Amino acid sequence: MRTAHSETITLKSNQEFIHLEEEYSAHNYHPLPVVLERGEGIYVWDVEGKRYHDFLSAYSAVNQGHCHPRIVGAMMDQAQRITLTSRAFHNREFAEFSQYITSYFGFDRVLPMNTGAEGVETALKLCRKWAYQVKGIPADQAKILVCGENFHGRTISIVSASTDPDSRNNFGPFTPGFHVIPYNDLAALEEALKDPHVAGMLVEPIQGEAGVNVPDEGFLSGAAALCKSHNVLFIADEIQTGIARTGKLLAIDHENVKADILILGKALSGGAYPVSAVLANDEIMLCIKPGEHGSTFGGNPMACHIAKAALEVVKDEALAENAEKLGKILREGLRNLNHPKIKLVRGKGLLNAIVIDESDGVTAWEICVRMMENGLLAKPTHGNIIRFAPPLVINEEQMKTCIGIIRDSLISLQK
Ligand code: IF1
Repeated sequence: MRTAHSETITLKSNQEFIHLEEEYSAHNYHPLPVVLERGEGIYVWDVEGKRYHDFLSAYSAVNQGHCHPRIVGAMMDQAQRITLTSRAFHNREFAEFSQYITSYFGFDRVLPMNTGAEGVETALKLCRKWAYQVKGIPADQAKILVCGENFHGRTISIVSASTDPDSRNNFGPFTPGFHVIPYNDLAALEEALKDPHVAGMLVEPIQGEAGVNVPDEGFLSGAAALCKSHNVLFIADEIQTGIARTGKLLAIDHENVKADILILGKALSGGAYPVSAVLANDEIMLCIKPGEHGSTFGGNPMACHIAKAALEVVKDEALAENAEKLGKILREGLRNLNHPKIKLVRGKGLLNAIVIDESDGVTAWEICVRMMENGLLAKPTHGNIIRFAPPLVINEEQMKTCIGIIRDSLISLQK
């Protein structure tokens, strides 16, 4: 028995909580059979007190580590002052955050939203506004290029651009105006850019959901240059790859690319609160006039105060440098296992994945369940690919322990 909040609650096993969720919630996920209730740094604990190394970081939203004291502190401080004003009035946190984040990433202006999908939708609307009001594309004719196997969120317009049947099936009719080109293919991009109605290209610098698909060196800089030469906006979706995840502040920094529109989310708040942001310069951002776009919670004092602290932590704790260093240790350690189940190791910084050979009948899912039993949480993406993305605060000793857990889990499942 445990006492909590001055009442006795019955200790519940993982299974009992899973049953509650299955009984009373939508079945829009298939989680690993573990119920988490506490997190600190790279660690999370389940309801039975078992500790795990978190190798997913809530899909790169917890880059700063779970419950980072400076981020939680900012949240608690702000909760005593004011949490939400709406944009019907100004609020001091948004004013200060606007100056801070635009200077931090080098843009004239920021439009704050909440989820990543809202950030992407905002970028799409900005691109279209710019297309009609600045580039002069005829009304309702703007096209936006997207890449095969993209993942930009789950709203109807965003899945209208998806090539993934699971994201699209039975969600039609779809939003027009998207044209799909192959990822990592500059020739296909150059061909598509011949269409004068193309207004923008929306791209993930590394395709996370597609299985940590890292494009060839030069693809991002080549794409940005082609867009520039055709007066087309280069829109970088850094919701998953940004905020130091790939070993630089932004993944496009590896190729010194400057996006026309930058989209941030997830670790922008360190996982403490839904915060997303779209950054652009005046020519683009000022196309949206008062009353033409917004959101109840967009730019709220709580979000801004938390996000400022989360960004300070990234710089003060040199998380990009640590991601670069520890990512190399992880990839080298996994390759040195020379394990037959690992067909390929790929990634950048601490956004990595292994491609699993399932020909012996042992699936990536089974490997993830065994790693869970051995104290490490990761999840397959797209069948036989396992993503490894620990919080960027992980140290060498912890990384070596985790490589050992991955090794032992693979060996224990060997037929
Ligand atoms: C789920 C995937 C990852 C994103 C990029 C926009 C968004 C995401 C590059 C939208 C969100 C999340 C969504 C979550 C699982 C996770 C995910 F598997 F879905 F694809 F990370 F790869 N752009 N990705 O990765 O941001 O609205 O979710 O805040 O939907 O299952 P959001």
